[in-house]
Amino acid sequence: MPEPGTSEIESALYDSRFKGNFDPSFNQNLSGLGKHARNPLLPQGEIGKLGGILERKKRILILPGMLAPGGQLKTYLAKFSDLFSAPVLAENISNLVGGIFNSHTELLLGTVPEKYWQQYYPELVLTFGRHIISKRLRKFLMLSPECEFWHISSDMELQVNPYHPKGKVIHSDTAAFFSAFPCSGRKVTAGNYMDLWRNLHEKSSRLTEKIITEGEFGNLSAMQAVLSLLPPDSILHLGNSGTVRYAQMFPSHPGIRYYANRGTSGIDGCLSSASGAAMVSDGLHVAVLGDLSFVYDSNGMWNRNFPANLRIIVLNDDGGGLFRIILGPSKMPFFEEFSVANHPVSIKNLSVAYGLAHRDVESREDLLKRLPDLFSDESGPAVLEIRTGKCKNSAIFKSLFLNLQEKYHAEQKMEDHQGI
Ligand SMILES: Cc1ncc(C[n+]2csc(CCOP(=O)(O)OP(=O)(O)O)c2C)c(N)n1
Repeated sequence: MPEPGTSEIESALYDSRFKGNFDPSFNQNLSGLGKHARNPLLPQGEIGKLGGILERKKRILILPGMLAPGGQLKTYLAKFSDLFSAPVLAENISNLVGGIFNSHTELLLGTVPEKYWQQYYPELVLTFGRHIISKRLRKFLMLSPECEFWHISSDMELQVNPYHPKGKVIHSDTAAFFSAFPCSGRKVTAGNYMDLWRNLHEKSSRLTEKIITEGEFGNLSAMQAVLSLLPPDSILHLGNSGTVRYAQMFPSHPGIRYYANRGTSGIDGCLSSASGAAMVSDGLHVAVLGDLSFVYDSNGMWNRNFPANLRIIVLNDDGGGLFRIILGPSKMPFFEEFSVANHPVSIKNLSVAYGLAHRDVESREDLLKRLPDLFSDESGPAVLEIRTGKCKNSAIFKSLFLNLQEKYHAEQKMEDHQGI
């Protein structure tokens, strides 16, 4: 559900922490492309009208899409969420991390079987920002009966709500919208919708962590290890295909900034974007990509001033592993050859050809040993190849949700029994 506007690369460049040494006229030229230059504010009468509707709704769900980190929005959103007891389900690429923000939406909805979703259905959904990743969330919204949809956007050209054709588009600066409603308003206490999601969040994070840690090594546990050892304040660039989805299974970390080239979810340019962003910022940038994405965009390493602060992690599962997970392609006869598209390229030779150091690991233990070195200042630019081709990646991924649902159900039953 794309929202037209500036590209993600542009938003990375606009992010105040990316202010670097590049030519300012380049920045000015980019600003001409954006449609977000205006910051419309809602008229007072409209605020009163919307406030009246908000006060009557008991189940308001806030869904931020992809956002650049920083700004005042987080503070206003926290106050608004508290005022209306409205849970905020923010994926990592929303860059909204902290107390009230529940991350990994895909996992939350995957923990509860679809037939029990009705207890979570909202009456009103507030959206803003760009794309969301979770497919389950889109389905959940489609199934939500009698739900109103408001999309807040400062893009005056946007006329259709990207989440629902009958939804409303509220033309307002997002931070201004969430700060517009007086804090003395009503506060919902009984039958708290917020607690329902908070409880689910707590349980599904805990159970997932345990299932993956105790389970077989593969793409998911490799991502878990990378995220758990990533130094605070790193800048993470998630490649499209499996990597951005695996990262959705884990809680977002405060301090880390999350980027991904969503848009049309191209596997092209993921490495180049990370390399460009690392060139204009001093922080540690870590790009995690699938093997096809890495090979496809290997030109991103062709850079005379390759940034010393960039580390590349390649999840090498011998081709487009995502196609082994999603149902449609795996039923086609040519899927291994043309969808998974296993390739003969050596990640090592390719990295070395561009002058980058290369290491590879094939087990959780080796990965956990190798990561601190990779992330240290002394490492310099390097490629770490995590070889998971022999792992049962698709079976591990599919069984995660079944396993989760089973464990969640067992806990619920126990709580019901104990009258909790
Ligand atoms: C430019 C472009 N071409 C083709 C695709 C279709 N596509 C989606 S996922 C994928 C496979 C990516 O494989 P890999 O980078 O190894 O990641 P994995 O699926 O293993 O996580 C492809 C080819 C795309 N998204 N973008």
